[in-house]
Amino acid sequence: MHFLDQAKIFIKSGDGGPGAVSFRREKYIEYGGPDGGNGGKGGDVIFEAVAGLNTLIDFRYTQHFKAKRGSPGAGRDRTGAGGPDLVIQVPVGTQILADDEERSLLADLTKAGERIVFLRGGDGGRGNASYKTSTNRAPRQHGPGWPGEEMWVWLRLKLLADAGLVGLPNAGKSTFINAVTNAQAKVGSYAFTTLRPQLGVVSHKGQEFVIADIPGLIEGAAEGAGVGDRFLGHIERCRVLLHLVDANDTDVATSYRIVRDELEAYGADLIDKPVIVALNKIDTLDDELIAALSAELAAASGLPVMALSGASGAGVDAVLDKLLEAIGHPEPGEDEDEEAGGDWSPI
Ligand SMILES: Nc1nc2c(ncn2[C@@H]2O[C@H](COP(=O)(O)OP(=O)(O)OP(=O)(O)O)[C@@H](O)[C@H]2O)c(=O)[nH]1
Ligand SMILES: [Mg+2]
Repeated sequence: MHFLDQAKIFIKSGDGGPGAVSFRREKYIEYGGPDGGNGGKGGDVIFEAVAGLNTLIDFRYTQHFKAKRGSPGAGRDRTGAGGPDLVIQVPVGTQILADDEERSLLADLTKAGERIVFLRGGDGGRGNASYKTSTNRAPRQHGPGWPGEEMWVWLRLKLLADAGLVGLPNAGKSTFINAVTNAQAKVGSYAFTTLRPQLGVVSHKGQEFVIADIPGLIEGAAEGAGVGDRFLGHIERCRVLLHLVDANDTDVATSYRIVRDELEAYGADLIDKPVIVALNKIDTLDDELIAALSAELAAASGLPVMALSGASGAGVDAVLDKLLEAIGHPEPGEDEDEEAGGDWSPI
């Protein structure tokens, strides 16, 4: 499903630094004993879940993560410095999976601030001082340092859409999501260009939210007409719907009502969700017609109507403002999933 964001990355913890071979050399002290210090420990690879990240998109560009090695030990019993840990920040809800057939779950980061030491850095090698015994007082032995661990893993994040796009086929839903997100939805001048839901992340005024583009609804979708209405499950958890109506439709009020009827027939309280009604494709109209059609839609919906064009960009920012306002922003740590009580997953 397109509701999954995932990325494959290579991680490696730091090798331990080698132990030192050294002998004490001081004036008046002959045969100073061994004083080679141990090597430092290599850096760990740590995953940290942070609030405010929404996707794994950054991992498509950076795929290799290696922690630094420990420093070598030194004379006068000095232990080498440890390699700094490498902290990889991921969105809350990220799962770490093995790169094998089963994709077995290795770790699950569910809370902001949660940290997992995933790969431990190698221990430092022993310096020659630590090999001294009663029978071997001048050992030249030393440890090379233990290697770090390395592996490929999959990061996987289940995305939940904050906003859902609804409308008849050809209303311009995919064109809109392409205009405002990183999604590359297929656009076509025929009905049902979109057959599967797709998500995109909107970045607007320093905030991010996830929007879902779904197939168009037609009359009778609840009974299976068109591609049916199963995919509406993907927007059950959205906080707001954006209902796009094509200004070129014969009767915008009817277009509006057909979709509302299908939302109602589907159930799951979709009909009661906050909705922003918008007249789309206004680049094809003059101001007078925009005003007239907006008034018709407002009368049909009983709601204020916004006007936009996904193609030209007119009115798009204002619609994003409204969506952001409707979505609001949960306090950090607020767990919507628990609140909703269900374990419905879009996957
Ligand atoms: N003039 C104009 N044309 C648009 C606009 N938005 C979309 N279109 C055109 O309308 C047609 C349908 O656009 P899509 O974005 O595929 O519509 P959709 O709602 O995703 O359609 P389905 O996936 O079939 O439900 C395409 O030919 C687009 O080029 C717009 O703002 N202005
Ligand atoms: Mg589409």
